[in-house]
Amino acid sequence: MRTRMLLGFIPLFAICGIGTTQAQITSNPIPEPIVKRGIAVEVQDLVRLPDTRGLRSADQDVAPSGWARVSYVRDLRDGRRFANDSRGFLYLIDAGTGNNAQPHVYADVAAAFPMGVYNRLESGFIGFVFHPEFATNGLFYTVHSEIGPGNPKTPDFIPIGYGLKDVTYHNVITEWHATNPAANTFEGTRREILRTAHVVTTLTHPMGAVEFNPTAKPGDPDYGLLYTSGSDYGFSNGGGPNASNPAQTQRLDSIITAILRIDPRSPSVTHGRKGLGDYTIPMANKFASDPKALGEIYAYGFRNAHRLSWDTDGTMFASDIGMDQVEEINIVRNGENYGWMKREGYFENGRWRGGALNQLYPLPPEILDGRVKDGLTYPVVVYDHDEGRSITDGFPYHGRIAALRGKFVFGDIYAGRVFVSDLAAMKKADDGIPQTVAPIEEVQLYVRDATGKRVDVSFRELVEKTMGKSVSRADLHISRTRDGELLLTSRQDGMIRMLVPDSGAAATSAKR
Ligand SMILES: [Ca+2]
Repeated sequence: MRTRMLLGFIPLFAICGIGTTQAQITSNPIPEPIVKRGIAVEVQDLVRLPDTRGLRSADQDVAPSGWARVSYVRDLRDGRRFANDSRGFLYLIDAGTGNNAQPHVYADVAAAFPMGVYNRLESGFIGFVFHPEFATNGLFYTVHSEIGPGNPKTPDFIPIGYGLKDVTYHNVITEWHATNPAANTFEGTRREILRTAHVVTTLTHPMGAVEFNPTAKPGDPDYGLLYTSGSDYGFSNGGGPNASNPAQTQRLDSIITAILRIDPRSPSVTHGRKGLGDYTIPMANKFASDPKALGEIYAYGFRNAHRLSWDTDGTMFASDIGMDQVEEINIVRNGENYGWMKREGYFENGRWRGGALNQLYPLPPEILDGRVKDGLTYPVVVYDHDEGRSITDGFPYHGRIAALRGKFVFGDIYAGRVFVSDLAAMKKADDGIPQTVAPIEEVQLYVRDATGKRVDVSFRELVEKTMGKSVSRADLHISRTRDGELLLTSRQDGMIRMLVPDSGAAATSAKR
């Protein structure tokens, strides 16, 4: 009797899909906590960007209004260091020793773009990168945002199914050409290479990063190709009637959720295939010859893969900020699908099955353990929202700090916690089995006080001390120097800090 009843129910389960047999996860999807296991690293202040509070009106700034909204620090091979303030300045930080380094404006990016919009964390002058041959060709690239209504420019891409009347914001990549690359103030020309449109209420998850693979050498297929972040353009939680829209994801006829890889040179120069904007499609891109796909797509299925980095062996990483539950680091490969909005970490997101964005469901065991393939690529590192809220930049580390060597160093933007995972373990977790991920360990930061005594601190405490008040978010970002050391920045206090080998131990012992 009992057997017959169960059999009778099986077809019902089958037509309802996997969800009816596996209950929604309501909290703490990844129970194991992230703890400190003994890695401690000294952090030192390098230089603080100028105070730009009040530069923008309150409705064109974020709240709380930080000292300077620094997001990226980039070094040139000639030793010059640059940083952006999203309120509109690209600074050159004069070579100096320690506290003598002083920033001055290299380019007034805001002045170049009068339609700029500045009222979100990722807004205004969002990101920049130098061409690997900047020293000779003078080229660098910026990303910025503009208001949509009343904008005289027409976007190269509007999300499928929408028109100009729906456009709320523009997201623009510009190529700048410095007439004299050695000059310490920009003079030259610029060319717009891609302008894309948002149709959601707030400027949420625009393209942010622009990157060149730093391990590519002249002659390599990847050399001189520009990558963008992989961004959902707010189709998750950007607000208004057009957000929370799974139909805008998991498609190859749209740039939504995609990391793009482009040859930034105009087709008028390369005589190659034109992309959406004034750039050339690299024929090595997996979808370059697919008539149903956009050839500039390198990989897709990201919610907000806002930062990219490469290991010395060429392995590419993306930090993808999750929705309400799971943060992830992915190893990125040409043509692969990283799951959003079907997946969040190695879980199913409820929105894909008609539920809400904040819902998670477990994957069927045969998918989770890799016995059955679902065509998606899964993260190699995950953590959930009782540990942090939004994953920050991450970099493979091979620098001077012994405790971090061979690690991938990342953190949480909101909480300001600094984390590491073992690089070898991350590469091993890239095995096609969704449930295998690398463990995470938290780093204890410390400073040396005036007497040389070690004082343990959190990144948030450092920011609060500089600001002289408590802050609601640490706003941690990480940048990498030309020789592979790591810089910590906060959009709250505008300070650029560096992770350094122990300065106290260095005085007394050669080894810590
Ligand atoms: Ca947890």
